[in-house]
Amino acid sequence: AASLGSELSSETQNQELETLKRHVAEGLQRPQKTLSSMYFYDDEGSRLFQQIMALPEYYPTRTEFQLFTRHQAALAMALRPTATQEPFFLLELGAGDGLKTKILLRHLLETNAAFTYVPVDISGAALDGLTASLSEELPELRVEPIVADYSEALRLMAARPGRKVVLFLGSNIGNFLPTDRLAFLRTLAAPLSPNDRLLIGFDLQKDPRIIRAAYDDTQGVTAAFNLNLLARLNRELGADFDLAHWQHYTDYDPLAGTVRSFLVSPRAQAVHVSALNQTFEFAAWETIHTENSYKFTAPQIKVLAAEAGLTVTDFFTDEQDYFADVVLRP
Ligand code: AVI
Repeated sequence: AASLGSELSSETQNQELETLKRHVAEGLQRPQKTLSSMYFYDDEGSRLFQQIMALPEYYPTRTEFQLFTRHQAALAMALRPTATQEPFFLLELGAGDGLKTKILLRHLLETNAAFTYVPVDISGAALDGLTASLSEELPELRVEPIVADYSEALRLMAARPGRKVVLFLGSNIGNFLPTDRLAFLRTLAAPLSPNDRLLIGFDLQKDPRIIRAAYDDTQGVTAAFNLNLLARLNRELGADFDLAHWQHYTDYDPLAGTVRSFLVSPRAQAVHVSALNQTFEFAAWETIHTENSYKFTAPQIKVLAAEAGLTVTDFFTDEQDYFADVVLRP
């Protein structure tokens, strides 16, 4: 199968480095310092996230997996609204290891759906692993991986004729701020034709203690994941964050439905970032806000869909109502 540029060009890499530098410079000079969770996912971060997904406390992946297993036939039907054999692209944004998606892929193959799977991920290593496992487990599957960020991949795909089904699983949508979330959904919706579909995973509001534990696991994998952001800045921007003097902190606010994660500086310290030729001062117990992870209610999801100009056609949940996979059409 032809590949849509499975390696990033050096020009793209340069642009990405410039964007990272700009974001870090902006984020670390705010009164509340911030670094975007988007930068968690270098190859090391993606590897740590795979470990998170297997943690006993991290229920979303396991739950969505169960949901996919339970509803695979209905899900596959909802994604193929016309009884025609019209071939389609199954585009997955943030494919990772594709563990959940394989349930759906297998089902679609068994029911003779004509489709090409297009996994998109910013981590080349994650996609290489996925493609290798797919060619072993599902050799008949047509796969066209794209190493790119979401907007780049959407732009590439919008230019290709054919029906599209876009998967955005794992509650990745929860990592957007509300205004960005709506803008992103509108961007997703804009190029869609009436027979195209979106399948989006939403983590639902539940016992706050269960949510909080999922982001502060006892093995410290989530802490390592958060801290890797600083290690990445050390690697890529020549920063000198001393990881021994940073802590992971997270909390769930049931009013806002948000998990907020921070990196805490337990003492006053200065950090130099070579690539920016800048030094940043941190007071004792000052924090860097690194991530939001929103949890939703069913009514909120319906309002969000309507605001983005989308209609909910199906709303699947697991047995405990922990997680929802929602099918939308333009
Ligand atoms: C990728 N995203 C949906 C994860 C989440 O649950 O918000 C990222 C994560 N952060 C800490 N643990 C997992």
